[in-house]
Amino acid sequence: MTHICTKWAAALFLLSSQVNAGSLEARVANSAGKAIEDAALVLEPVSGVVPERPAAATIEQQGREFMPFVTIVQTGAAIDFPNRDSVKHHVYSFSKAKTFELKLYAGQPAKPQIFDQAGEVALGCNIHDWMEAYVLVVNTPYFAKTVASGRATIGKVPPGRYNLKVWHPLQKKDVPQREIEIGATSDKLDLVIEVTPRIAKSRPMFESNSY
Ligand SMILES: [Cu+2]
Repeated sequence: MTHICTKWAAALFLLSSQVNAGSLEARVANSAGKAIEDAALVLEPVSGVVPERPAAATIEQQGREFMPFVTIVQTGAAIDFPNRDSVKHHVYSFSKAKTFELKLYAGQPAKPQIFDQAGEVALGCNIHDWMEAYVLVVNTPYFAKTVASGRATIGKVPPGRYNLKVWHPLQKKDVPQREIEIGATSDKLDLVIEVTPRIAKSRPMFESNSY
């Protein structure tokens, strides 16, 4: 009997925590109203208490580009760098939050890279100068990235006070973080950030198949 009661209690707790979970819907645009894609929205609990559940991520190299351009992970996450091209890539980062190098390789690297320090990480390829991508490593599981319409939703957020951060790899200046309250329902926000337009870096006129 006790056993059944415990199960019921656990189920009720789960149900109530789901019912009470809030979310944040935001639209990110520049001051002229143009939607900003690839902006990171991050909610850090003011309490400093964060569930540790770093989800693994994948950054592919395909068509001699990194996919995706921006990746957000929680500290401790493993990121895989599979090479889907027939040419080799040489992925590197000199960033303080994660310095590493995957020397000239094809296919799947032997093991993923662990991103265990919060911060911004810029990725490049030694062979293809134009290849660039960014990883934002954050101390929270509550984050989202905007799509082309500038929209993003952070779901299943326990109600409480959070510091909201907005970040984009090509932002012109830091956006001050602000403290917000997440309630038991959906909150909507319009956010403004100025970014330098993403201009594809020049690629060689003639593309060899061997590089
Ligand atoms: Cu490359």
